[in-house]
Amino acid sequence: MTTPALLPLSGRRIPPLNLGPPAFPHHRATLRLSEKFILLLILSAFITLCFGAFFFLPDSSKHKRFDLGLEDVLIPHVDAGKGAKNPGVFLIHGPDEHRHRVEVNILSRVHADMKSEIPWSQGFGRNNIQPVQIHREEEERLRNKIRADHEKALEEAKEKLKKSREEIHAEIQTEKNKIVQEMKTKENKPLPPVPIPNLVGINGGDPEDIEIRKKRDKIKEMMKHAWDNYRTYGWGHNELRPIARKGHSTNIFGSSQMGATIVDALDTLYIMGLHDEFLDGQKWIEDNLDFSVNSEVSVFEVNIRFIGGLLAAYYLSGEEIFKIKAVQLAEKLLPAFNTPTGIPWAMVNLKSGVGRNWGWASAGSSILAEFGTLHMEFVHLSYLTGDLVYYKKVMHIRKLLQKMDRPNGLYPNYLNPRTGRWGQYHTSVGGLGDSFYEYLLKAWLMSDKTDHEARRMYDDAIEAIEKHLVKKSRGGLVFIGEWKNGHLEKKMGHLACFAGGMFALGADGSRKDKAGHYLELGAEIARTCHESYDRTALKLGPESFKFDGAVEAVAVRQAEKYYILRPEVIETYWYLWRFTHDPRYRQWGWEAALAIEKYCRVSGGFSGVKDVYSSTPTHDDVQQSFFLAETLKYLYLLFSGDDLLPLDHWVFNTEAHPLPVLHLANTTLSGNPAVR
Ligand code: DMJ
Repeated sequence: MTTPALLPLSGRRIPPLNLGPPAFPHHRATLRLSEKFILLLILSAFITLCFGAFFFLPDSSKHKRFDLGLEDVLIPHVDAGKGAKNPGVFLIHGPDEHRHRVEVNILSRVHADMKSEIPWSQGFGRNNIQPVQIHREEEERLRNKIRADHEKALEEAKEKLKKSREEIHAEIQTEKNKIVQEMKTKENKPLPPVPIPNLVGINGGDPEDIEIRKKRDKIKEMMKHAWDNYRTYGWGHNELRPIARKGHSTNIFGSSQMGATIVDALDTLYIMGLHDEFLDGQKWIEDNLDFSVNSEVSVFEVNIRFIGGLLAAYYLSGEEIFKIKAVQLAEKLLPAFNTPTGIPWAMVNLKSGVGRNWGWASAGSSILAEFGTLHMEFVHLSYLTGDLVYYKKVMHIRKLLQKMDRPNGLYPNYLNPRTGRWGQYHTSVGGLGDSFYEYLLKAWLMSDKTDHEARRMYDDAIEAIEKHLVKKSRGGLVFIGEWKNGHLEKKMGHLACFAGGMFALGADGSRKDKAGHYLELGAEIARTCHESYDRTALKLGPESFKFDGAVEAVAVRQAEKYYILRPEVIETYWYLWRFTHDPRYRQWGWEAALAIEKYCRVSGGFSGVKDVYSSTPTHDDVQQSFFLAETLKYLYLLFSGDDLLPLDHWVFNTEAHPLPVLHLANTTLSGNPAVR
């Protein structure tokens, strides 16, 4: 029923709602006197009713109304019994008796206030605060909080809309992983223990020869100099600027201070017997190493330096914290595998799980040496946690690579993770390709030589490399070139010098009993790389060197003349030393150590140099974390006995972090915690 005469019309004109004749004259903008009187009467009757209800109803019902506002609607009955176990978390009974577990930090504070230790009566007198006023304040506080939460949710929704489908997909996946992980933790099923592999030779290796011992002591002193200065000037930062005497970082570590040098250096400190320093590093990790940061890191670098470093520290010391941190970090890397092919992105944001590739990589490709250098660490993670997810990720990559066509049997360095197709046909045993080959061999060694598939892939790849990339210069130096744009570039990078050690390490077990051949090939590479050092003013090797006409093992372009404390040449000397005991390798290693001491040491640590052909070196002012993880470790091992980390029990990851051989033939990769 309509009551047109009583409608409070103002001077605004209201358009007719139907097409029929108007129900009342729309042109009239004011009320008649009688109409105004009736309206006033109704209003005053309504107000009287309200007041009456408030004053004449019994007290309890007033409180009930008030409680409905706070207690029953926002703070349902608290089951203090269970909640007490977990501060801030209470069991809440909703109006329909469904029970919800919710975080009620603020609300529990309200409760605490209401049941305050100060009786209300006292409170009145002392503080002159009225309970109703407190309720109102709390009510207001809650309202503000609800408003703020609402606005935050709106903001988040807006942010989400700005993101690409892939980003949103990755975030959803991360959330899912988190939930799965939480469920697993809640299940709390004890996993069967895994036998800890035979940890042979984690200390010792004292050389009998006093001269060798002195050299080893010198290397230890260099390590202490590098560590102490990092401790003083760069503690917690990823790396050190030894001249500016402050912390340093690069984009591979993202925007956070993750203490890369600490994690990378731990196992070197351990085997050198620098136990106080080791404990100092452990303490920092326990207290500060946190991976829930909004930071985009390199999956490869974080895997080889952090996961590799933490796992090695765990195996050497037996300290659970290192294993826990390694697993926490590995979980954060998993979203990087959420690509159409399962080939991981190069970078991942540790918080959001969003991944992407380097802008410079051919057509959005992932890099062979990056996605191909995860196997060792991931197998160990599965072994220690009993969770096959890590193992499956790396085996998936392997299976995918096996199915692909390989031009001339070579693996190109670029692979598109969306299409599963190769990017640019560029093959190298140096940067972009290197550790992929290394990990095929080491997967086999690490499995106690039971992973025959890995060995087969390694053998096939090495045969193709030898056929197409390994050449001899006019002066008789054997080098490994790079396949680029359909021809062989006669250039070898410092990074490729690790291959001398790899060939030697893979000699035993090679096809057609070519062990001697591969040991010889390794020795040739070691000689060539030594020449690249010997032909400079500083006796330190350039970043890359050419074999072009009269130029042999020398850098030509200015941009290739730097030395950034890299380990690969010394690494190769050490492997060759272990397999041949030819004293030349110790001699070459010592030459390199002296050159580093003379030209790279500064009072604030060690620095790279910009031009190894200039007798007055300019420093780059960076002490790389791999200098402590690899360069100094390999030097120390070079002057140690073979009983320190023997190669039939330990396999070094590509960052020189030793991981024990797993006798996987007898193990089903299921187990946790480890039994030491
Ligand atoms: C190290 O981080 C690793 O050895 C990696 O495989 C490539 N090279 C750097 C040091 O040169």
